[in-house]
Amino acid sequence: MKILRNPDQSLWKRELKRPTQSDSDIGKIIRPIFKSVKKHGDKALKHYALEFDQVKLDEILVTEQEINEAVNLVSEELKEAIEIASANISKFHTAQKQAELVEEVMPGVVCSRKSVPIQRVGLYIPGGTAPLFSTVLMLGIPAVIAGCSEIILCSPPNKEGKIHPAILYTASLIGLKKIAKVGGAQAIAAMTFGTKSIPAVDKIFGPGNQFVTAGKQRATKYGVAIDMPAGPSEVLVYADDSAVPEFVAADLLSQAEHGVDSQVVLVTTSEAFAKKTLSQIDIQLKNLSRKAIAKEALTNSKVVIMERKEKALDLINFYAPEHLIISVKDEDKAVNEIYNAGSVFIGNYTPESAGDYASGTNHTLPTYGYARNYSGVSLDSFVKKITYQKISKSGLKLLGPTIEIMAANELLDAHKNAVTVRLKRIIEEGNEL
Ligand code: HSO
Ligand code: ZN
Repeated sequence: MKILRNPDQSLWKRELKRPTQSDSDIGKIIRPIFKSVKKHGDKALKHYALEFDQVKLDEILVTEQEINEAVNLVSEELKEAIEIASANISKFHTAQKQAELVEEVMPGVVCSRKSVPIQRVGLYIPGGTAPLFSTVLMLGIPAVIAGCSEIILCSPPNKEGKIHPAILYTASLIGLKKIAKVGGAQAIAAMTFGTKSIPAVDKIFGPGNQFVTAGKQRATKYGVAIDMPAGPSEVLVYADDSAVPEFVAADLLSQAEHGVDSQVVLVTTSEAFAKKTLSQIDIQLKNLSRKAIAKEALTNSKVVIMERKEKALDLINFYAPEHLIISVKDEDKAVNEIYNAGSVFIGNYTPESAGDYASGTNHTLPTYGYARNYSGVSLDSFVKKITYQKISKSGLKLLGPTIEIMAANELLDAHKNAVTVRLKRIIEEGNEL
């Protein structure tokens, strides 16, 4: 990890750059995939399963029998853990429900706003080296609570044509019924256009590799919404001498093990603390099963020693980390001064893994500095808000002239007229308001 000492603000952009992935060829690869899925539907999906996942699929959708088999394969210990996590995530996301808002802004003019579920949503769960069944909880639970009427989950099959049992168990636990063995850009294309097995959706959620990410971007061209621009996992730890080097090293490594392109940053007011943490990283790294990945991620990673607290906070807000761990004496002050972060973990006993799995917050969060202008996934991501207004005759009598004057000044006669004809009728009818 490169060490920066009190770096001047002019250097922050260069020194804290996230690792970039070259994506010039990806568009070329995914365009024909979209075209083929649109034209050939399930047939194209089976073709790509053979080409990319080396598996011949008879059925695209997971059967009930496969779910039952998966349920038997998951240990009781893991089932229990998933149930506890599920309960916490459900509680926190249920609490995010917003009551209908009704406001009589003027006598007879009532405005209201209500959350309405997005009808059809698609959840993408990556396969690969780490089976992210926790992401099934993070996307599936809010979709169910929001009341989305169609939920499809896509995840790539392994060479035996199966989805990891923990993914299937988790999906069935939370009541997801439609699960498809499809991965990559072809899954995103299928949820964009719809095929015989896979419904077209209004919004696509979930992490994935470069092809999935590019596919989601392409889906937006066809009117499909996406959760957020996705990128490699990252964590920034802000620590002083009151933090524990062993804990901080463990937290940094926990995100470094996600992928070679992950980035972790330690910002500390104390050089001595930085040194102790770095030697802890060396000790802990040796015992990690994914040490090769974590080690490479550490080459993209930085230690920033910032003696002045205000500068440290400025730098954190500049970086806008996906995850921010705050382990400093005056934690409340630091927390209140943060305005750019996906999710914040406060105090020595709040590891980032807690939010990844089980505290109740969502782990689908903005990376790559998007915490400046995006929120993480929450119940809100699965609803849209419709506004309503109802105006009585007396309300229109009161508000009508305002609308007429504004419309006339925008030179929009028909707009004005829509009020005038009504006011005229009200006057003709006399005073029975
Ligand atoms: N840290 C990841 C989520 C995750 N971690 C899933 C473990 N499993 C992105 O926020
Ligand atoms: Zn993680």
